[in-house]
Amino acid sequence: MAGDTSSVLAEDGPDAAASETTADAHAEFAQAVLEGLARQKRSLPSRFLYDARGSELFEEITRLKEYYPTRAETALLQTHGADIAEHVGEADSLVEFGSGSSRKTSLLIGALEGLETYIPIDVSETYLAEAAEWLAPQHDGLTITPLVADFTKTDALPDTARGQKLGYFSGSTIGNLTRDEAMAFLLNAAQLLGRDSAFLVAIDLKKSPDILIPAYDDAEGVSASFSLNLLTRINRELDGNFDIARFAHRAIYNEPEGRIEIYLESLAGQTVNVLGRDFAFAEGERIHTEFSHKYSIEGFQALAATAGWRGVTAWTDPDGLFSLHLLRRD
Ligand code: SAH
Ligand code: AVI
Repeated sequence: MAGDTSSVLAEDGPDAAASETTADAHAEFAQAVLEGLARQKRSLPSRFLYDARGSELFEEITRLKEYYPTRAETALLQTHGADIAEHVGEADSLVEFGSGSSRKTSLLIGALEGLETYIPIDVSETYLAEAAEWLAPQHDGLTITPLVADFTKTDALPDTARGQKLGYFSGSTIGNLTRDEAMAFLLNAAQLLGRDSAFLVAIDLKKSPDILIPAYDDAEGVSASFSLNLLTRINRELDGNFDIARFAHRAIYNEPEGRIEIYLESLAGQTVNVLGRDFAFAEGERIHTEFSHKYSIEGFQALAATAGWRGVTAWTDPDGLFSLHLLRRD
């Protein structure tokens, strides 16, 4: 059995287990929002950014000229796919954490010979369903078992996950976790994937804020819409009354911590109600919504080593923007 908040995506629409999961997910969202808004330093967990609209907006971000990570990772897979497959060796099941649209994964699946099963794990059910539908016709004979779950809490894989496992954590989504959370995630992934598994992890590299800031605060305002959509989601799902026009998206680079920090800033003194509770905001007060940590190659490999993963090799683009790390558990 997979963990509490997980369910294998139902093929024929919602069943009893799925609606139970939906109720659990709603309660979890409500609790996280009420707790996060009540804190002195207000914060909301970034995984709630990905409702159906949030997932669409993230896809738009990936196409922005300022947002280099998706292009860089795609190019790495196109250029080094055969080499990656050779270093991976035998892989029967591919387990992806935070799979999103699975567009890049299709390149990896194409490069791996003999892959039998693909298990995309994501909190976004719409994203998973759309990705599985898009992927299936392109990879004949591949068993696809989507799993709706929080990847930080997944403690078991579906029965289709057989044989030699390869993990894939694309997009540099591991950067959205704090360092402690990333280490806990890597420890859990080691348990989940088992002995002799391999793990391909995408890592965005440290670079100038002149490149980083526009990637998270683009000229068209898509990144801002992505952040602000979280307030729209709270209004819709938790009976909130956030005035979206009176909050602004802020992206800063915290150089000592090596991370982008994203906030929603109140543009006025105002009181917001969510699920019957009032939250008073001063002008300029912020709600933290996301971190995006950037690493050096060595810095990430050292972190992975503390969680029992040996760095086999890493691929980077010629501009040193992004990297793909192959880790192994001996
Ligand atoms: N891997 C894709 C998508 C990255 S966006 C890419 O590289 O383009 C981040 C993805 O992780 C989203 O699909 C989001 O729904 C998912 N996600 C974020 N936090 C999650 C969590 N805690 N558990 C499972 N999925 C999560
Ligand atoms: C999913 N993740 C890797 C993105 C990032 O770059 O940290 C999320 C994102 N948030 C704003 N823009 C992109």
